[in-house]
Amino acid sequence: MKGQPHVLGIVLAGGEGKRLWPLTADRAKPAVPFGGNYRLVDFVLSNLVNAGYHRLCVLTQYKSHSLDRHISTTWRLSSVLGQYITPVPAQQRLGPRWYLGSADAIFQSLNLVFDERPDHIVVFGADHVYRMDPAQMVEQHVESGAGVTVAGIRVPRAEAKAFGCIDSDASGRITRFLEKPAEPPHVPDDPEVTFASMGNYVFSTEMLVDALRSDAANPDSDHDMGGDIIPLMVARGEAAVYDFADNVVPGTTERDRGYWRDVGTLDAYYDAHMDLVSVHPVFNLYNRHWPIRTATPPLPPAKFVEGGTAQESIVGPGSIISGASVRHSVVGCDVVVEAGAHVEGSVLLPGVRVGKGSVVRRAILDKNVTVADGAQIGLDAEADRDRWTVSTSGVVVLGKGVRAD
Ligand code: ADQ
Repeated sequence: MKGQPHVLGIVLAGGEGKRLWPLTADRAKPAVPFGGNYRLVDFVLSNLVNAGYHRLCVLTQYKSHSLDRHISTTWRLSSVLGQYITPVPAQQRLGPRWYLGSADAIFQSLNLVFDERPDHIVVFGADHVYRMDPAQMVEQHVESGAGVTVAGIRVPRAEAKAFGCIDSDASGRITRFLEKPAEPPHVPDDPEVTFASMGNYVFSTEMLVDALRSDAANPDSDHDMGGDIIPLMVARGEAAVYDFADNVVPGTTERDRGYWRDVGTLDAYYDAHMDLVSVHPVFNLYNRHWPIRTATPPLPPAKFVEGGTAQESIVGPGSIISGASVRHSVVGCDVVVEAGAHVEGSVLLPGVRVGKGSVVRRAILDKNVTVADGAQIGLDAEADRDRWTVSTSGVVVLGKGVRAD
């Protein structure tokens, strides 16, 4: 039997997430709550842990307190068994400066690599909602002998400007990599489709260290993984692509196979929530074969009283829907919706209070928002725009702890 390669996982979790404002006003993007019970970083960590990777460093930087706390409390592994999932804050080891870009984050943290001495390093982003078995990608990487393997997915060409775009030959070698081009290329057989990078990479350790050192010495570089390191390794002929369509995750259905969402904007974040709540969801949280893991606070079960109902919705533990109607919504834990209130097409993060007779439509309410009795959100676009953040497609967003009268 072939021995398993020694793999270190590095999760890039330092992103600022400006386009998710106000949800990132007080926390790093990977710490943004998602899907009632989770935070975004739980998806990548679940994928890595489910694949058997138990040595993981999560590189943090921007407003990292809640992210650090979540990782330290939720994701603790047994150090006795040599397992760890550890948040690594920026340490300024190479001088008094924060990370310049995601490549600099790894460059400044190379001591972790030298301590662990892995054969391969899995570098994954922390901002995506998906199921993936990274071990299948590592297997292809090892077999191909590439210096780096980049996970790729087909996306509509109209959306590809936000991504690294990949051209590859029949053997899977990447021939061209364009980071966020104004005019994205398309795949040979479809002018409307682009093969995009998922921001997930597997590196052979020596090749990564070498590329990071060359990049660090380049004064013209932004020291970014997608913008600098991958193009450098493509130019050296060291890069291969892994097709996410080949990834088979236990328990996925025809419907949610290949699901992957970059929830980098408020609209994408909202849409990904709506993907969770239909009868046959496009993304199925209830797949027990490849669980998305997190720790939920010790709360009692959700309760529906006084004729309160929730349809096509997820309702977290500790929540009480009292004489109110909730439709097509994701309601986090410890939420109270009071008599006569209507909540529709909305995302309520933990601790939200919705008062009597109020209406909440097409809205995202961050943690501990209070909607006063009789208040209306999502009915009058102009009034909402004056008071709150409204996304491009009209979703109203209320930041943490605010009160809507
Ligand atoms: P983006 O997501 O736009 O594109 P970036 O903002 O660098 O790239 O974020 C990538 C990951 O790195 C995120 O998980 C983020 O949290 C983290 N990160 C960003 N800056 C960091 C820093 N200074 N320190 C630590 N972590 C940091 C990338 C690729 C594209 C690809 C998309 C897919 O560059 O090629 O198509 O991901 O979403």
